[in-house]
Amino acid sequence: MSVSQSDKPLAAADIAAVVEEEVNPQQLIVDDWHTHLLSPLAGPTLSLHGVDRLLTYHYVRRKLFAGGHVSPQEFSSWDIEKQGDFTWQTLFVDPPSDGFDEGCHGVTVAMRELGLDPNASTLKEAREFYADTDAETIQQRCMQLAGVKRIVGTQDVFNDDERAYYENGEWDERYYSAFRLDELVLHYPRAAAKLKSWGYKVDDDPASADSISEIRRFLSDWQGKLHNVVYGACSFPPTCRVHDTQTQEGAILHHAVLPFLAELKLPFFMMPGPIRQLSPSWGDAGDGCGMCDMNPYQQLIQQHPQNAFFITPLHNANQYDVSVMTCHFDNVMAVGHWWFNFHPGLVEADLRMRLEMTGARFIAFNSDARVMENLVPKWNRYREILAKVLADKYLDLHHGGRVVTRAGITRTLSALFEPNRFSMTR
Ligand code: FIX
Ligand code: ZN
Repeated sequence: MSVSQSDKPLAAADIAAVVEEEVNPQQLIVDDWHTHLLSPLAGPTLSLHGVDRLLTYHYVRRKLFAGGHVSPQEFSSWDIEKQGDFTWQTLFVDPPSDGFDEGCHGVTVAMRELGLDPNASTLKEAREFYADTDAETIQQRCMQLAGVKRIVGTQDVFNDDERAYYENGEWDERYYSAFRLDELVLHYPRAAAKLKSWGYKVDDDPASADSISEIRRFLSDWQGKLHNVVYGACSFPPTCRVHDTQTQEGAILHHAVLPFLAELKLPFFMMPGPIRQLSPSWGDAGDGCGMCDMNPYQQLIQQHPQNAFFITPLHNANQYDVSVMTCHFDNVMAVGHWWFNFHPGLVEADLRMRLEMTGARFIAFNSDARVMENLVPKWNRYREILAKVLADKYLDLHHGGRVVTRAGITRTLSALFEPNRFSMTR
């Protein structure tokens, strides 16, 4: 399209169609800024795909346990195909009620988009498709359907299985690393034991001069080993006092993590709200969510003006506080709508609030995918909501007397997915 055409004022009646075209996954190709994915090069235990993985994703599994359909102990004693069959039969073939939740909806949308029957009575056809299609083809197809060109993973080097791959594995160039620091920041005694066994001379006090310099040496060593680290990240339970250097987490952040990230001009991604292992026998489906006092985060951000922060609260009631915070500090941006926020009604309301309060000063979405196919329904859903909300907002601008153009719409869309908007990381 020529520049003059894309600068042409749009009539009110054309705005929605133009927004929809520009939001389309073939047109707007984005980076997925937080996932738990690794490419097939990492092998089938670290890189998940397939109908059984999709059906046992924890958003879906949680429904089986919460509905009392099977005990977590019995379920985990089965092989993955039996788990897939049971889930398909219980929640899709013969469900107690239709699956309106995003977990179940995601399974059927992924199947539909891959050409599989979301109303099949068994998984036979789906299994045949996967038996005949290699992991790389599935990955390419999912990325294309989702409109995703690069993927940021979650690299926890304290996890022994993952670390072995990071030490020796071959990386897919489309994958970037998030240096995940929950274990170091939240479980220092456990992390310190590992650090010592790897030759770092930390002691029991994370704030001692030796510990600080050795933690920084560890961070720097692994920043060099991981593939293209784009930020450091940590989730925080609701009661965390991240700003308080008298606490372990506060001390590690203040003395080691934040200075290290500032030096490398890398943002720190904060994820306040998870209550880990609320139902321990449910595995990763058993994590809960709590509302946070945002004051500690506000103080941390204020205390470290040289650091850039991303923040994504898990409790939906904290979305508003986070948006307000991003109006006051230029070193923080809200990101995405993750996990217990990822319900279309909530996403739509949060997106409207963010646009109205901050303009485009947030990173619109990340999928948090764990299984390759999760990319498809999650991005598909987000694009639907984005097209609807953005069309309304542009119509509103039009009614307010502003000229609306295709070029303006594409400019806003690229801003919404551009993470490098901090002056301190340039
Ligand atoms: O902490 C996280 O990065 C969370 O996304 C995960 O812990 C969680 O299990 C998840 O996959 C949510 O979508
Ligand atoms: Zn995540």
